[in-house]
Amino acid sequence: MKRTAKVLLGIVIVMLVLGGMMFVGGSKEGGSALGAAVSESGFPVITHRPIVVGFSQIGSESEWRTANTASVQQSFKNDPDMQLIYSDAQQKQENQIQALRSFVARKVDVILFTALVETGYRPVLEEAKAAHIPVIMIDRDVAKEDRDLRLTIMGSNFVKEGEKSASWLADYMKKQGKDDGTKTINIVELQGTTGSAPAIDRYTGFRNIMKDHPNWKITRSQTGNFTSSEGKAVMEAFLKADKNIDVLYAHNDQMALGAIQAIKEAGLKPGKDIIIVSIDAVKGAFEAMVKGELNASIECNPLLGPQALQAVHDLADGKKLPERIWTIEAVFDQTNAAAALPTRQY
Ligand code: GZL
Repeated sequence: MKRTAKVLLGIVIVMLVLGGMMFVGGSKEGGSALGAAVSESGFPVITHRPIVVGFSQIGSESEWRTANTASVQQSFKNDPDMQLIYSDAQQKQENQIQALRSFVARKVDVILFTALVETGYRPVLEEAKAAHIPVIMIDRDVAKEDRDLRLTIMGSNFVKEGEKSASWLADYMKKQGKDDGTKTINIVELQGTTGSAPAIDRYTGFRNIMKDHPNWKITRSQTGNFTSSEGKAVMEAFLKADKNIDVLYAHNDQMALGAIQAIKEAGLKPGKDIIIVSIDAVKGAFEAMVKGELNASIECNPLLGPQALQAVHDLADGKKLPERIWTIEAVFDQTNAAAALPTRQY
């Protein structure tokens, strides 16, 4: 009997000691592996405040980008639980990599990251992973083979935007009696930043629909780097090379607005002599549609601040983030632009 009692007593003591360790580790400071509450996201729950977030933005190349930056900065500035460290890479990948490295060195809690181009970030993302710093992509993702190093991506479906551009064009040309399916339709394309996710996917999306229009021909396609100045310069070159252009497909409104200047300076009527469809739906595009100089703009919503803030809170609370966080978007043209313009936030 005595021996059994001793064994039972021993078991009870061991259980109490173990329980105590869990309790101590679970104190509010967290700290020990046992103390850091287990979270679904794979990263420890963040209990201290403020949560320090490093945001690596690509630059300020367009109205879209300006609105995107303002939305994230505003959302985090208004939240007392957050401290945002912002870095503008001025469209240079080396600046972005440097910024990401500095966030790791500062041991930020979370990194928000818009990738200027898809490739070239693996080494620095591995450093962030080694430092146990979660990375949340905003707007532009990294290449498929590097997505194991980031938690999720929030933003638009760029392939769909390219497809919506071509589908709108097909409907419009048919309604206007400009495309009987046999006459060749000459299209020029202003591509976004070479190697960037939106440029790659908008290129693909447009061609997905083009397959149904064998009489459509993309006669020239070149990057305008998402800026109005480069969009204008490339359109000038297109017009010099061959004025026989029926349609301009621009990967963003900024380049389309630059191209509209070039078309006017060449003595042609944008929106009439050359049908123009672009992407973003920034205010400048609405004004051009109301003037009849732009025919359509596919919305690409930059106001991702609230979603980014919510993702960081969810991560801090230990929640698993969805693989993909989509933004909701519409299509605008000269039939609805005037009514929508007063309500536009960017
Ligand atoms: C798309 C975004 C693109 C915009 C451009 O989500 O990355 O970058 O379409 C901007 O206007 O330059």
